[in-house]
Amino acid sequence: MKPKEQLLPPLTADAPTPGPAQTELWGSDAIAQCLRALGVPYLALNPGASYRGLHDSLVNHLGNSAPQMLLCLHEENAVAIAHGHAKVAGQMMGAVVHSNVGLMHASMAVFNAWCDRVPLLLLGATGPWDAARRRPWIDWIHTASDQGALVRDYTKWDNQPGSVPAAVEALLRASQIAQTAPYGPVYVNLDAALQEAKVGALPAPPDAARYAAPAPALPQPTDVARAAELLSRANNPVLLVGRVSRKLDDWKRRVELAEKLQARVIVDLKTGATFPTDHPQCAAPPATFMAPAACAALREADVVLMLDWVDPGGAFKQAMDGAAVSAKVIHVSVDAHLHRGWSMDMGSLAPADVFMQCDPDAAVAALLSQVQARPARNWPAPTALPALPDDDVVSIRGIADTLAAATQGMEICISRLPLGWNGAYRHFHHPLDYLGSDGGGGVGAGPGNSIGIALALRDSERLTVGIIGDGDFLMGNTAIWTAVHYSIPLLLIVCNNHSFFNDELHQERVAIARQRPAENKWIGQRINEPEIDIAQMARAMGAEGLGPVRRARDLRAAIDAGLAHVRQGKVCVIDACVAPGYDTNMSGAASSSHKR
Ligand SMILES: Cc1ncc(C[n+]2csc(CCOP(=O)(O)OP(=O)(O)O)c2C)c(N)n1
Ligand SMILES: [Mg+2]
Repeated sequence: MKPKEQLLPPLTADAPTPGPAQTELWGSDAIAQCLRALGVPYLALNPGASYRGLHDSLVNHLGNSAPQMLLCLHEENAVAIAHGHAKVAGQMMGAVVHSNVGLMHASMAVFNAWCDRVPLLLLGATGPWDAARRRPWIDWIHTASDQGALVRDYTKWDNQPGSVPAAVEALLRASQIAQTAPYGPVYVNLDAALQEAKVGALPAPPDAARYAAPAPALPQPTDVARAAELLSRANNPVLLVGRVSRKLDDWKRRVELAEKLQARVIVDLKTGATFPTDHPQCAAPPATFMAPAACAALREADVVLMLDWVDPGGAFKQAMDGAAVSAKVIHVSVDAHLHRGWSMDMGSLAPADVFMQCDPDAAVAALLSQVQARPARNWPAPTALPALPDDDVVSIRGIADTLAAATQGMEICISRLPLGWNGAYRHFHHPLDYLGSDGGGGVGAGPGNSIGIALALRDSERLTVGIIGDGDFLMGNTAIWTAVHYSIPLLLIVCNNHSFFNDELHQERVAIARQRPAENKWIGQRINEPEIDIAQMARAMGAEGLGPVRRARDLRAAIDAGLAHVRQGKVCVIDACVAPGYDTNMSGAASSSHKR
């Protein structure tokens, strides 16, 4: 099979017509030059007059290259694309949004990126802070005191520089902060007047290498020794693998450490592929809320190694059912550096007998050489999933099985999974096999995140496949146009249950608890009458649209056709009409109406 990139057209450049050479330059030219020096590859954006100066510099001074603009139809998608890109690249790209209103549109996606701990440079603008320079009305409604306050509680840093040199310094600092663990979004607000000020000849571009982020924090040798001793003496060590790197070497070391210790391993569907899910030591398939077998493993543990687990205390709360945590806990995370008062996304506080504030993969590497190996144990074989009913009904499980059959021998990256996905449906064997959730639970991120991931993987042999809910698709769908315009190949399979189904389950639960009719759960949730033609929406934006697929027997042909489109560099959306129902304990509660 030919590698994908040999078939791909170049990323559409939207090449500008060159203009005359100039000696009198502008504030925004210096800012654009700094973005280039920082190596920002792309700026996903939606335009606005507040940054028309910067926009002009990107097009006419830099020639729309390094960074290249990616036009988006909604700011939420611009940030979601930058978020997805960072999940693969591990480095930031940028997004640019208009003053206050653009930032308001972007805010949920910024929150998602924050909760997902990805580096992201968000640029914005304000009407002239100098009121004497404001145009009537429009510059006044688009100027706000302390605009950064809109996103301050879920960004690592924000700044509104007062001069061109200050803007350059702000960008260097923003880049450094965003890319220092724990990673996160940063916001720099560029005054319109500053962008449009004449600066004469440009200052030399900054030497960005001298403002790079520091190397990841290493563990203290004394902590490593204590942790290694605890792990070496344990009878039932357990590893909780959370936010770790996407590097294959780190993955291999994690496996080596688990095997050396003969430890049980618990993985999280929210944080992507972090450990081979069909490894015999994997306590349970990855899940959003911990599966009963994972809880049992944690309950039985006498030493727990937590590698930056999302909601560390929550893991014990789920497992211990109110009992005290008697296991010794080794907590490896720098996340506490982000914890502040507004957002509770830090999760519950876990006890820690050894608290290593360092890079989790650095801790794994250090522990690997110090722990004592244990003889191999006999691990129970994982329980197989029940056979899929032969009833021609399209289900999420059916999509999983059909995709697996259709992609045998192909490298694919699952950019997103729907809420009804059971982690046992598909195994992961490489850190790029699956990239986890949106971080902040903000629905609508699926298309944008998937496109950012597909952009970062565009020149690799991996095909990106996003499997998303119809609610998620419908909120973020206009990102499809961006993918088509810039030739970013992607297959999106929409698990269309014609509903915000997750919330039907909530209404069912409430109705049952209140002894009210649960059959009303669909009201205010179902997306039908009229049914939305999702494939037609995709076609309207220039993508291939397949479906609606209503019979299981038609799935394979649709997925084969979709993959063929993507291998040719196209964007394809499949509308797969799935029966409503979850095969998993979403929301952390047990009840579900229709299980398949
Ligand atoms: C922006 C936003 N609005 C509302 C919600 C509440 N919510 C959580 S899941 C969900 C339903 C998502 O629908 P879909 O993507 O179709 O998945 P399904 O629930 O049908 O499996 C909603 C509305 C949210 N998390 N984010
Ligand atoms: Mg749905």
